[in-house]
Formats: sequence, C-alpha cells, structure tokens
Amino acid sequence: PIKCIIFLLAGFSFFSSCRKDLKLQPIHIIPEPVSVQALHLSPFVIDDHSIIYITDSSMMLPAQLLLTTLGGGYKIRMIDRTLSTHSGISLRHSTDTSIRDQGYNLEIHTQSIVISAHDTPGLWHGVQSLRQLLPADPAEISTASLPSLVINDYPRFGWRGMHLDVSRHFMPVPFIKKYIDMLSFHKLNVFHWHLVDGIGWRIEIKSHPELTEVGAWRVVKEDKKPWEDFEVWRSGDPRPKYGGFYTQEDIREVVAYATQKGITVLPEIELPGHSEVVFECYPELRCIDEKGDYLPNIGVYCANLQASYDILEDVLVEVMDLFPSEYIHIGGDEVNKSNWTQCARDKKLMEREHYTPEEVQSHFVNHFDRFLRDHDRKMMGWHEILEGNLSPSAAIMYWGNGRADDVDEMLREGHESVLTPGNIYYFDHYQSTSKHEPPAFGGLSTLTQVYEYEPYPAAIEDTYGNQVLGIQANCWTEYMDHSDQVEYMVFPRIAALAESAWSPRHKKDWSVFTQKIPRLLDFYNHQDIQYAPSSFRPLI
Ligand code: TNX
Repeated sequence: PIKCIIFLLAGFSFFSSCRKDLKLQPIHIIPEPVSVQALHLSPFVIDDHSIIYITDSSMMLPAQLLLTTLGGGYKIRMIDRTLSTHSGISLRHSTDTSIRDQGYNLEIHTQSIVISAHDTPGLWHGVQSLRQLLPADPAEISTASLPSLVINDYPRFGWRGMHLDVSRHFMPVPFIKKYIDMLSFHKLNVFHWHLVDGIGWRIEIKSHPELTEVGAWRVVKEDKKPWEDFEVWRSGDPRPKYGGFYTQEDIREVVAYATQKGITVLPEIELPGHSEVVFECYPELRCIDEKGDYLPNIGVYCANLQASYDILEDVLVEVMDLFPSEYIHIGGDEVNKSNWTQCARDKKLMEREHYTPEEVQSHFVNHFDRFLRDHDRKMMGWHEILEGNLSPSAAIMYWGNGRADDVDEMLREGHESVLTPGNIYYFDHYQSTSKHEPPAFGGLSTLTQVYEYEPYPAAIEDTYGNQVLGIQANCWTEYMDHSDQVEYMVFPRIAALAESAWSPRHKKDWSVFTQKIPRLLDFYNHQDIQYAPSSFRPLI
C-alpha cells in the first residue's frame, strides 16, 4: 500500500506540476482598486467547462461579458439566491453594508470566484476587474490561473465621464458602441455625446426634419480648416458631401446599449451659440438689423424671438424622450454676444430689462433651466453660463484651467460641478512633442500630465460633498476625421483619467501605473484599439 500511495502522490504531483505551468496572472488592474489583499491559497484554475452562477436576470449581461471573455465551454446557470457557495464563478447581489454604490467585492479562492455588489453597475465593475486579471489574449485564457485574493473596490467620483464630439466629424454607430465598451472597460460611467455644433447637426428631430436633412451634410472643401467649413450641402449640389446623423432608432439602440452597461448617455444640444448650422436650416431664426436684414450668421440664437425658444423646446422634448439621463447638457460655451448688441430685437430686450449681454445669456439659459426642471431634469452647461445671473440649479461643466478659486466660487454659489480642465483633460491636444504627431488642435497634454493632475483639492471635496459630481475628459474632433484617429487621441490617456476618476487619491502612483501599462496595451491590441505609442515618448 505504501508503494501505491507513493505512486499516487507522484502522479498527483506530476499532474499538479503540469497545472503549475499555467501562467499566474499579475494583479494589474486599471483603475487601481481601493484594496487588494492576497490570500496565499492555491490559485483558481480556469477550467473550460465551468459554470457562471447568477441569481436573477439583471445579472445576465455582465455574466455574458464574462462568458464571452472566458470562451470555451462556459455556461451561465440561474440559481436560487438562497443557495450558498459554489465552485465556479458566482455573481451575487449583496446586502453587505461595507459595499458602496457602484462598488463590488471580488473574492478568488481555489475553487470559487464570487463577485458581489448592491447594484448592476457594481457587478459590471467586478466583472471588468476579473477580466483584467485574465490574460488579454483569448487564446491563453483556457490555460490561465488566477491568484487567490479579495478586492474591495468602489469609485471616488459618481461622475466619471468621457466626451465625444460627433458634430465636427460624424462617427458611426458601431464605433460609438466600441467607445462605450471601452468606457466600461475603464470603469467610466458617463458618455457625453456632443451631438450638435456649428458645422453639423447629428440627431434626428422628427418635428424639425430639416435639422438633419440639411444640417447633417456639408460640402467637402480641402482648402478650409475643418471648423471653418460649415457650408451646408443641399440636395442637387454636384459637389461631394460629407457628414451623417443618428436616427432616433440609432439613438435608442446606443442608449439601451450603454444603459445595460451602467453607463449614462449625456446628450448635448448647443445653445445659445455654436449653432451656425441651425440658421442655415432656418434662416428666419437669424438676428436682424434695424432695416430687418439678416446679420451675419455667427451661430447665436436671437434671445428676443419666441421662435428661438419654440424650436429648442421642441428639440429638448424629443431629446428627453430619447435620453433617460437626469442631466441634459445645453452647451453655453463661447457665445459671441455681439449678435445681441447689434440685433434690433435683442436691443429692445436689453433696453427694457437693463440687461448686460451676459444677462441676456442668463435670460436665455435660465429659460431652459426652468424648462428642464419642469420636466424633472437638470440642466448642465459649460462654465461660461456662470456669467450674468445664472440659476444655482444649473450644473456646471468647467473647462477652464482648473484654478481652485474658480471651482470654489461656483460650488459656493450652489452649483454642482464636473471638472474637464482644458489644459489637461482635452484629448484633442498633442500627447508628445514628436514632430511625427498627426496634426492636432494644439496644446500639449501628456499621459504623465493627465495622470498626475489632481482635479479637486481635498478641502474642496470635503467642503462641498455631493455638489462635487466628478471629472471628465473631452474629445473634440476638428482634427479627427476617422474613428482610428479618435482612438489614437483617447487611448491610453483615458486610462490615466480613469485612475483619477475611480481610484482613491492616495492610491494614485505613477510608477505603479507604468508597470501596469504593458498589460493594458495587450488588452488594447486584442480589442483592436489604435492607441498612441507616442504617448510613452516622454518616458523613454
Ligand atoms: C473649445 S471647450 C470648445 C470647442 C472646441 C475646443 C477645442 C468648449 C466647451 N468649446 O468648441 O472644439 O475648444 O479644444
């Protein structure tokens, strides 16, 4: 019997040494979790016919992502929530009070993996972390093993945004979905869809079809800078046209896709400026001089014309129907107020109310703040809407250079804030000083700068609590005429943004982040992301 036992032990140790060849993955998760504790047990070995257990259908989608990631013969099985531990992988709704909103616990033991959360976003976040513990190469997954550990994790900010300008250059729906997948991969939760700007209207509005019939197409002109080129293409024009728009069906599809992943889609409809294209569609909305002739089209709505409010209300009604987001973004940036001081109608308003041009802007913007509140939504706008006399109920997206005093002032006035500092979180800026960079808007915002930037001083975060919604990066596409170029500008800087948005302040560590980069790039490669290798140039 002794020989027999020795034989069995030898066989077992041969077998387990084969299993030890399995590659143990490093614990490289971006954004860095709140806490990771190693358990020093034998690793969990991926077995290609294991089971993913869920207890209700709300868990189906995160479970499916896991299933697709794991490949092989994995199956999802619905079980009774009262059943306790299983071998295999389980997603659980937890009532454990130590788990925060959108947070999760991930426990990996030798025989089991359990992801628990209060809410579906939390489960997604747990699945994303687990996914990052697996090999990036799907071919290696079936031979992977995972280190035993406990992760407790939750986000620093409730608003972790990434923006995309689809007005300057239209981006097709499949790319928008890929973008949303990548937001989810980085645990970002707001997709800010900049649907309207001076040179292109990208959202179908049933009550005003001209907005896309005319406003979505422009003439291609090689000799113009992209943002100067807002000559609209009209049917019958023999010149080549460029552009596109999203039908309401497309929008519903994108919103449903994002919502399932716990991502809010924030729509932006620009007013009262950046709207040249609207006045190409409806010339009668333009500002007029004393003789009744149109003033030059500088893309600003007349503030003393009922039709301006009517069309925008019609648009916002359809927007609210399409987007469940609590916030609706109304733009409000860079309004050229000279229209109002020259327009015969607006001059009357200014005289009657003794308004400064800034107060005309507030008059216009506050109308939509009330309108959106009457519809149980909240208005958000770029920080220029603070000029004049803005209602404190308006939330501010601040794109100034992140001066603590400015941020403090708007919070003191009672506004909620999202910081998108224009010198750092503008991903249309160059990411290296290499002369081989493709043309960009200007400025320099390196991966290191994005990483090291600290958005809110601790005192501000402590003082203003929930008014501090979070942070976001913006991707303006004047110089990005293809989705590959968007990817080049956004990745990997989005990963640096994600650590500031998610990880606790004290967990941000550039040297740790750089160690995690090779693996991140592996994921980007397998997800076919055209990231910018030049982003690492300052490191080399
Ligand atoms: C300013 S930031 C803009 C955009 C431009 C961007 C280029 C903001 C609200 N407005 O219209 O695309 O700069 O960086």
